[in-house]
Amino acid sequence: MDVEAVLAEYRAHGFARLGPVLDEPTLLALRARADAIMLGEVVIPGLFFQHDATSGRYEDLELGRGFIGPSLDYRKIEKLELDPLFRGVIAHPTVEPLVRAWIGEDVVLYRSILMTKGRDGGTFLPFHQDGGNFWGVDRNPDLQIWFAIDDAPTEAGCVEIVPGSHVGGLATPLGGVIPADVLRAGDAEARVIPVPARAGEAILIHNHVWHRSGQNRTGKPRRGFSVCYMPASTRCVRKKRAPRQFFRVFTG
Ligand SMILES: O=C(O)CCC(=O)C(=O)O
Repeated sequence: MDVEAVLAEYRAHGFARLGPVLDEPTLLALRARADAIMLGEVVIPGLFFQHDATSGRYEDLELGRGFIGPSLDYRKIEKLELDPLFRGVIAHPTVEPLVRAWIGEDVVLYRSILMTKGRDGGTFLPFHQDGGNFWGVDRNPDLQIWFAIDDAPTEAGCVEIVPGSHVGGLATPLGGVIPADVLRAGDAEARVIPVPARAGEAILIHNHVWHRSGQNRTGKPRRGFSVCYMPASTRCVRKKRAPRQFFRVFTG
């Protein structure tokens, strides 16, 4: 991989394709593990679950419920660094030089999330940015890698991106869903492009690039594993609970 070329593209457009990273045996194992976790056959204390809304509407998601029983319709599973198979993806040797070139030698994890669109459609995810005060850290992370665990063609609700939209920074101090007036002013609907992916491919997605994903019309699950990296010097600033200790990604 030409690390500098990939990072130059990432800097300019807010996303960059890395090509195939995960091989077929790894993908089969990850899919089986994802199913087993959702079905409660593998129990890993500390995982965070969010189930899909039956309506497919983002506004209807029920937050704070966690694991609600065996189901393949969990929309998000977070803290997958607790699982050895997913941990292998987070610290994959193919992405290591790139992550270290962007961040530095000492890299920790902000989060790792499996984002699923179940075979029945999943939930529409509106344009958002991944950062802001809500994240509770002393600086905004700026590197995410999204790994396709299944094929994610356009009709599966692939990630959609507004190229170059990261350069304006966060739309609101809080971060998250981007207000409609900001999207209108930035002509998001005219500029957005689908970023379909084959299973095993990895894509860099800048935390501040405007991105969204639609529903899945393929009748097959569409799972993406999203990993956010940051420098080990990043500090947790949350006050309500003890500060987070971040997972160190590369041990060597
Ligand atoms: O997988 C998706 O549908 C969205 C991914 C995303 O928003 C992210 O990785 O930050």
